[in-house]
Formats: sequence, C-alpha cells, structure tokens
Amino acid sequence: MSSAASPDQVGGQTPKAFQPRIFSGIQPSGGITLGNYLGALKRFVEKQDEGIETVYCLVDMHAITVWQDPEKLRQQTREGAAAFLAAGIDPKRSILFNQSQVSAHAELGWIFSCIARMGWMSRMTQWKDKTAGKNAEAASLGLFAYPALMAADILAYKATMVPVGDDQKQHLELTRDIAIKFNNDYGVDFFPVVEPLIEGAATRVMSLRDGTKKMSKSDPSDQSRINLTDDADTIAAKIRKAKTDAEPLPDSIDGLKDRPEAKNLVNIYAALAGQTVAQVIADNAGAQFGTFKPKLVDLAVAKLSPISGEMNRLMADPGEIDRILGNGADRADALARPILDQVYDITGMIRSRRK
Ligand code: AQP
Repeated sequence: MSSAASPDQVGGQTPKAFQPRIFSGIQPSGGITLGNYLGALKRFVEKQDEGIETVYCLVDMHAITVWQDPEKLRQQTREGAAAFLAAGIDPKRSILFNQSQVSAHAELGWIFSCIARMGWMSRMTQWKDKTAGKNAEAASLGLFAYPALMAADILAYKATMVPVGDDQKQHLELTRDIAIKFNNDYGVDFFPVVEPLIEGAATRVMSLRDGTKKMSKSDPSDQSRINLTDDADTIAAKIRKAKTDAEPLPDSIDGLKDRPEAKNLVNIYAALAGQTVAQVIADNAGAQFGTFKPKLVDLAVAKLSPISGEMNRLMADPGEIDRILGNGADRADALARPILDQVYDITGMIRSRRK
C-alpha cells in the first residue's frame, strides 16, 4: 500500500510527539491459541511489565464479522479475558475491556470508513485469504471494512505502538495510512502514525498439521492448534502427532529453510524457552524428532499448565470477569471520549448536547 505522505509527514506540518501508549486486542472468535499467546498475549504482558501505558481489548465487534453464536461469543469473551489475566495482565496496571462496551470504537470506525478507500481494503491479504474459494459477494461488509475498525481501535486512544503477530502487519500499515490521510485531509497533526511491534521468535506460529498455514482459532481441525485451555495430555498428544519431516534437526538456522514444520517446532520451543532460535539449534543439532518432541512437550506443559489452571479458576467466577471488563471499559471510555469529541469538532459535526 502506498501512502500519499511519508510516515513522518503529517498534514504538511512538523509532527508533534505523542505520549507513548500501547494498544492491542484479540478476537474472541474461538479459544485463545498458542499462536495468539506467543505472537501477542505473552508480549502484551512484557510491555505492561516495562511500565508503558497499556490498553488491551477483547475485540468482540471484530469477532461478529463472521457469524458467532451469541452464547458462545459471551463465553469466549470471558475465556479470552481469563487468558489475559492468567497470562499476567494486571487490570490495575493495564486497561482490559471488551470493545463493544466502549462506543468510541464503532463511532471512530465509521469516520475511518469514510477516510479509507475501497481499493486499500480490497488489497488486504486477510480479506483475500478469508474469502478465498468462497463467494466474496456473500461475505459481510464488516469483514471487508474490518481494518477501518481496527484503525479506530488503536487511534481512539492515540496509541503509538501496537504489539501484534506478523499477520497483522498489513493492517497496521493501513492504520498508518488512515492516520496520515485523516491528518492531511483536515490539515491537522492529530493522530500519531503508529509503530507495529512485531518481535520475537514466534511472530507467526504455524499449524501443527501444515507448516505453511498459520495456527488459527478458526481452523476446522483442533489438532492444528494448541489452545490455552488444553490439558497436559492433550498438549502432549498434539505435539506428538504434529507433522514433521524425516530429517534430524540441522546444525544451522539455514538448514531449516524449506522445512516449515521443523522450523515451526523450533520457533515454538525458542519462544516458550525465552531463547533465540540459534541457541535452540545449537543445543539440539542432529536430534531426531523422537527426542526433540518430548522436550517440547515438557516445556509447553511447564509453561502453559499454570495458565490453563488459572484460567479455570477465573472462569468459575464469570461475574468477577464481567466486573473487571466493566471497570476497564470505564477507564478506556474516559481516554477515548475526549479524543472522539475532538474528531467530531475537526470533521465539522455539531456537538451541542455536550455539557
Ligand atoms: N499463528 C499466529 N502466530 C503469531 N501470532 C498470531 N496471532 C494470531 N495468530 C497468530 C496474533 O494474535 C493477535 C490476535 O489475533 P486475532 O484474534 O485478532 O485474529 P487473527 O490474527 O485472525 O487470529 P486467529 O487465531 O487466526 O483468529 P481467526 O481464526 O478468528 O481469524 C494478533 O496480534 C495476531 O497477529
């Protein structure tokens, strides 16, 4: 996607400094996967612990871009919140809420639908992937416009940094383009041009059944993913059955080229162990999968079991989860509402009801 302005130019003016603030979210469109955990959630916790202001969201309005059973959506949203909390998000230090409770997202999403261009949206690979082999005419308008709502999620808080997995890179480029176009169209220096934070060994965790496909909540095969709610036996069985090739592990990172399944298991190991891929390769060069997989099982169970145990404990009290989400929504609303009021002023909307 090309931008009319360079990322540093805003409305032809010198860009101002924006307060560092992190925003990110996860769709409650299914259970949280190991991909969501390593690519996003684990890093949300690290950012919180670095002391940056962090705003995190279960994006339930994104989830309904494909049909969701209402009762399951409520359950999955609570389960997603439990995953955030169990992984280490502290609702006192981070703002944690579900998107639909803060109407600024939908309101700014509409304004950005009027800023973004159809051509930008139709070039999004996620749109193409999600409609591939299907009748795109029958997809929801919301699925097409999804990136405008995502830009609103981020910019409603003037967030400056967004930790995400690699698959969201293009949507973040579009968020930057929307911010730049808004600033240019209205001759203001209002929205920051956000920085994607795509870091670590597991920015794209792949399916356990096919190393060329992303691990995804909505994959029809549960064997393709590890869910944060899986117990130790299930994790062990899924890793034991994970697709691999017949070669032992190589002695250099280059040796993982053209071996997507091997590369995926090594990356998962590195991310869970907090090691570099080079370290994992150095420690396991020449190992057969019959040796490496049990090590990965032990590591995955050690890292994930405390999270699933804590999730189970939290899920026993859904009222408490709803209370945390409600408090977070109040705090999120207090940040977003003044920003949205300024957007209405900038765009020429009369706001005479405002006290
Ligand atoms: N496989 C992955 N590896 C690394 N990061 C991933 N993320 C998702 N899958 C992987 C990151 O998790 C965050 C939340 O993603 P999302 O829930 O908003 O939507 P998604 O990217 O479309 O995730 P799924 O699991 O594939 O959901 P469905 O199946 O509903 O489309 C994002 O930061 C994402 O990059």
